[in-house]
Amino acid sequence: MKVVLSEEHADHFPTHELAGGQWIRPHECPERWQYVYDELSTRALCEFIKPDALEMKSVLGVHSADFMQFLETAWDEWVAEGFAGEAIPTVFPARRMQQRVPDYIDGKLGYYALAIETAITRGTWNAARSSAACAQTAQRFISQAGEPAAFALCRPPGHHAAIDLYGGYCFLNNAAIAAQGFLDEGAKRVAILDVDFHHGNGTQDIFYQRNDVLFLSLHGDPVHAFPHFLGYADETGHADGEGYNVNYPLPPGTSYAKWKLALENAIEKIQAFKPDALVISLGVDTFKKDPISFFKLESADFTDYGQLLGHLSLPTLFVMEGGYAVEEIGINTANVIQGFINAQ
Ligand code: Q9C
Ligand code: ZN
Repeated sequence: MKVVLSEEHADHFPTHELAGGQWIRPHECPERWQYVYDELSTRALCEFIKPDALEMKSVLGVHSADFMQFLETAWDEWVAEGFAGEAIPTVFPARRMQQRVPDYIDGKLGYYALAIETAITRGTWNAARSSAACAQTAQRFISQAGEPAAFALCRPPGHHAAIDLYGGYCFLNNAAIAAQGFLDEGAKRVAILDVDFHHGNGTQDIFYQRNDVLFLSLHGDPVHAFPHFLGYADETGHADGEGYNVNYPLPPGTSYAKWKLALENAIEKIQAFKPDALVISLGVDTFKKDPISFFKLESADFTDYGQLLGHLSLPTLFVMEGGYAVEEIGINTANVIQGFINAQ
């Protein structure tokens, strides 16, 4: 399988995340990429390719132009104020306050952020663009070169990034950009299946009113899990998009057996939709040893569900999302790819 990856992911390496009232080194760290690359190399399953330059058309099909402008200049505006640390918001447009973009960078950060664990640094915008470029190049291997499947080793991840919001370690929604790319290049329908532990609130937000993209997400119930304010089962889409958004919130301690029942239900819905392409938001933070999650998948379970995905026999793009049990992230990710290949 073709794997698209960029060394420029390493330009984003924030050193501060506020968690449990303490400053920690972010869970979303450059070693995650290295472990996945190393494991895929070891197994000789893949051919590695660098991305082409990011073309903005499909990006602007899913994100607002003002949000792109903000991400491009945020670090420079922060530095221009003389701030010494990483750019982290402190104030938000909460209930009954104005939803207007302020001029001052502190206010802009709060306007465009959905959470504060995600610091912006000097290399963040470059890394975010390289990550989206990986998804876009991998998408084109499928839609233009006729590859049956591809894997975008994206870092930073993307599925929390909404039309005009960053956070949850995400800046550009790589999976959404790829789905839009399939549509821009002739696909009529695309399904996005999000198997990351966290709800893909950004992807849901982007496609909520559209019927050309079916979005399905299996995730920790937002009552207990980040992002807390989206991901309930009664969010089914709006206007043209009614019926094209499917959430499977699952409780703490969810086993693979229970998780697989939700996956099988999602797979039936994908088959009924008859998509021209399938995008998998592949987070492996469903693993039992993940430090910030509460599902109980074992490493072998990733191979098992990779096989189920392979049996769909759809053009399939895997896009890397989360996974924070760093030493096992490569094994679990490669297991999904191996299971998928085995089923072909
Ligand atoms: N105290 C992805 O997996 N922090 N993002 C949770 C825990 C945010 C995860 C707070 C987790 C974001 C792509
Ligand atoms: Zn996650």
